[in-house]
Amino acid sequence: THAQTVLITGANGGVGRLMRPRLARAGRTLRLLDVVRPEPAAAGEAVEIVEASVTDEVAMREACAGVDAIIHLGGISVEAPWADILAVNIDGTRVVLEAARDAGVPRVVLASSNHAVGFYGMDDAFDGDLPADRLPRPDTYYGVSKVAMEGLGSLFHDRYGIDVTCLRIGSCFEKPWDRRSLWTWMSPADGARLFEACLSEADGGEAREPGFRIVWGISRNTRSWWSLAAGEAIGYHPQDDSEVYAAELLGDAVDDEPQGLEERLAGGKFCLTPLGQHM
Ligand code: 15L
Repeated sequence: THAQTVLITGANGGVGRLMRPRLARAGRTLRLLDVVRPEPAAAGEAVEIVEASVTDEVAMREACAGVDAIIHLGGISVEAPWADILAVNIDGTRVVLEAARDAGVPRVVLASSNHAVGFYGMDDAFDGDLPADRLPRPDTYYGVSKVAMEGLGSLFHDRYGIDVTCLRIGSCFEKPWDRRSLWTWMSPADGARLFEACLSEADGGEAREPGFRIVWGISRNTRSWWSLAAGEAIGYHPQDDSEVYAAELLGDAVDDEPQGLEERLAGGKFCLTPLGQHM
């Protein structure tokens, strides 16, 4: 295997910090970019630190030099005023993709979100079968920015042949914390498996054609109603199941039906929060 450089934007955010140790590989350098300067390299850790915003065209251009793949996590991660969402999430994604194109980066992974499709509910799916490529149903301006991200990814794939995978990530945290996150959870270990699948050149020995894909970012949760098919097609085989936390989280209510929109819609409380206001 040849030396590989992977640029991670938003490397100091929630998902980025969980992935930093988990995506370390022999022969791979992680170029960690964030507006909040990531921790310096630990002894023996193959990382480069870049303090910059994804909205900075000059910095992004520099950061893309010699890069084999980009994992774009940088942006606002919850509902916020439209102007901020527009500048950081939508225009920032355009800046990242233009920099990728100009530098000849062949593959980009975009952190989309369940909030691009937050208004789908449990009743739209049967037995975990909701496909990953359903039309958007954003639940917030934040969700709209993730729809725009997927649109930009599709555009840059069709125009320039960049291999783009959009991950509609559920909830990537150490552990689930309530009834909803029991089905939206993506364990950090499965998150790393998913990013590795996106980075790998081959699945089962077959070279993969460059493409544009939308994949759910979710673990193999008993309670999930999202299909794993699109993930499995790129070699993502999740191993964790949030159900191991169900009893401790829900106690006597472990077998109760989900109640109310917060538990029955994919976006949960994002579907109810006032538009354009900080959560
Ligand atoms: C997201 O898209 C957010 O970035 C994150 O903060 C979580 O709220 C997550 O979704 C979720 O829906 O649990």
